[in-house]
Amino acid sequence: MESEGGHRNSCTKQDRPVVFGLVLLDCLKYRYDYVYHPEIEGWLKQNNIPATWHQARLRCHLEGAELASPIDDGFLKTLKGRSQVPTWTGVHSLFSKGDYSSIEGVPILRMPISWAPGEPDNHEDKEQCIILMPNGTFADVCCDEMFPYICFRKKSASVSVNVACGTVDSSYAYETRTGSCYKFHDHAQTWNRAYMTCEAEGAHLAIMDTAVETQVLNEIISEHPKTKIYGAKYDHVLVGFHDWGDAGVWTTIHDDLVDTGVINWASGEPNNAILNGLGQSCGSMGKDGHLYDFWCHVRAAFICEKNPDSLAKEEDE
Ligand SMILES: *[C@@H]1O[C@H](CO)[C@@H](O)[C@H](O)[C@H]1NC(C)=O
Ligand SMILES: [Ca+2]
Repeated sequence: MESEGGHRNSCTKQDRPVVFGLVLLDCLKYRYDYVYHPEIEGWLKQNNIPATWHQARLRCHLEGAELASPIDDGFLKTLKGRSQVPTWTGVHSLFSKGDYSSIEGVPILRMPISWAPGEPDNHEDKEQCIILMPNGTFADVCCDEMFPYICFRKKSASVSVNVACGTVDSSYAYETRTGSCYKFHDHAQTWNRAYMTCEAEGAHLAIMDTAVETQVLNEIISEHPKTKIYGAKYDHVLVGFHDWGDAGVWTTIHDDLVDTGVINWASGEPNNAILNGLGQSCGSMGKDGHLYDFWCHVRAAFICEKNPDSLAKEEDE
């Protein structure tokens, strides 16, 4: 079968050594949404929905990759002509105006860059990010503009796979009682950003589907005292519940109604408490294992839940 780019033949499936449940990442597998390119010894993912440079960088980063840059001729050749519209590169000067380098730290003078006519011009002193034109030339633009982007994951011999959870992220732990993997994020985020983080990891904000799962999440929460959570003001952990569709009608992010046989609202909740004029439309779990409505704009720790097969390529199934 001819795969995208036709690169499958150059990868040989080796016997992968199993060491404490970890196996080395072979060239076929990173995640289903990344395609291996032997000439750059890594995987690429084309993201066609335009984003700001910061959103693009963050999304690649959360996927365990980096915003791709034309760091040498091989990269330039591979990145060029993939899109009919300009595309972000990882080349920026946000740390110090004029000091352009790629995300991985390659200075711009070491890259094979030919500028479009009149570029770079740092128009109005507002241009600190570099785009690749469809014809292979480059320009500096404002980082808040929106373009598609390409994420790159370098193949590295030292990377091991968390086999039980089907990810290179070793923070996911398989739970036999539910068949899901869970990751506690101890860096507090708003609910939207927590949602995005879980999605980028091939997971979703945790959902209690059974009383056992409520118990499992409660145990995970007990292992993480608030004092060890960065940026959390409240002792709540964000989970995959909301009432965005119809105020007061609580559903999971997968649109199932909250099953009160499985989940207990804390007494007096949901109460839509007001903070800075905003009520509570996002779900959280308290230390007591009960569900509380919580402010979507207030940061808190969160738990992602991952199906072990969520990132698997079709060959694996
Ligand atoms: C490449 O595209 C840019 C932007 O559209 C244009 O200004 C430039 O003339 C083109 N360069 C070549 C060599 O075709
Ligand atoms: Ca509340």
